[in-house]
Amino acid sequence: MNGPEAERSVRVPARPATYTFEPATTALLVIDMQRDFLEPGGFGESLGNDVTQLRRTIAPLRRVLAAARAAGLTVVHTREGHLPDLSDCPPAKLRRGAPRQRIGDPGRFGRILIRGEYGHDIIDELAPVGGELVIDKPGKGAFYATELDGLLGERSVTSLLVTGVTTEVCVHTTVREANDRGYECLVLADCVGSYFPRFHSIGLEMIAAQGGIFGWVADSADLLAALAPATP
Ligand code: C5J
Repeated sequence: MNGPEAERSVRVPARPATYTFEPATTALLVIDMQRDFLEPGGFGESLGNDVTQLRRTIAPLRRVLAAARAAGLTVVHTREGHLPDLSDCPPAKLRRGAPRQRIGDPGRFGRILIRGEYGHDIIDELAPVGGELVIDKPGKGAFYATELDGLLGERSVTSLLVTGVTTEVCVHTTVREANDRGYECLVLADCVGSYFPRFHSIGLEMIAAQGGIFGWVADSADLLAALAPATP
């Protein structure tokens, strides 16, 4: 990004205080908006979860994605999943709980959370476009065992606008990992979702508590309003 856009600071009303970022050093992070988690009939629903709790994030996230693309932000999508032979899936993760279906089992959308399967991929509404980064991650955090930190460093990214699912699991883990690595994270409250509304609201509170112990929290409308003048 060159010219005045590169130097422009964007100020977003947020909790616990205003969040300031420069588009040239900011990435939009879209975490695990995969069919296995979001589609009716998929893995998430097979675990007894209400996918509408996640699907309410799709419309605001589409608006944020469009604005980020228009403003020239780095865009990163992540997908949780494993190699077909499950060699990157710790046995403890595979065995966890007593689900009807486990990672690697055949599901309605192919083998569950396996790379290359239809269900592992990102929902059509938020499909990545050319030039956007897609990070495959075996863990809950987007930094663990991935190339994310290096790719962000190559692009001089220091600020992350964080979206996706689920609030208290992969979003929280990623924000904590990012915070420890020195990134400043703004979590967009209506663009992250949990199957459990209570975990969602408490998860957001935890991020902004104690003066923003892990980051900042804002509504996407406030980000869009702040970003609008930066859009060519
Ligand atoms: C979970 C995720 N909840 N993306 N994954 O297993 O949050």
